[in-house]
Amino acid sequence: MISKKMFDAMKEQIKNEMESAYIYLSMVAYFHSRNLDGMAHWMRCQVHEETIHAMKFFDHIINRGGEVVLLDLKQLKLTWKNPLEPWKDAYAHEQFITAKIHNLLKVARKENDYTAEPMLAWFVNEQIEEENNTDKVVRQLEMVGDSKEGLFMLDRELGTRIFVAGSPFDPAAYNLLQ
Ligand code: OFO
Repeated sequence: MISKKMFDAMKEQIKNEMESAYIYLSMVAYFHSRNLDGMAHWMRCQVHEETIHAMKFFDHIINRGGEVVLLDLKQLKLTWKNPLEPWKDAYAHEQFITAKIHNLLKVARKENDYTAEPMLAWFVNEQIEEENNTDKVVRQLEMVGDSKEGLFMLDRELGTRIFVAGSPFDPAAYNLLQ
């Protein structure tokens, strides 16, 4: 049985991961409105991935006899001044999520929750990729500066992202997520 402290921290993390999905969905809309369909596609994949992250915590609680209660999501930022800004926000958001995951691991250690630790270790590694992916685009956009050609090429490259996992609501999808 999961402890109350661990349960509360994971419940909060379901909200954080769903907020990630919601923020990135808002970026999908922004990028489409600027005809940056490659960036929109990349973010659509990310929305999918974040929903899987939330469901990992959701199912972990359920599988350990807890009852999930969903919390309110925070108000979204809906628009940005230029294509660089959402990527900067995405990177800052991933750093925020990393701190939350580290805090969850701290709670697990305090609670002697050996069952939660391997799952949280997966997230610790995952956050390296999550931060790196968004930070890399920030640095590439900074390199490109005001070049329309550079922005176009980067947009095309981001449009090639392949996301293999199935439905976020099918636990089998987790195994496909590396
Ligand atoms: Fe769930 O890793 Fe991004 O937010």
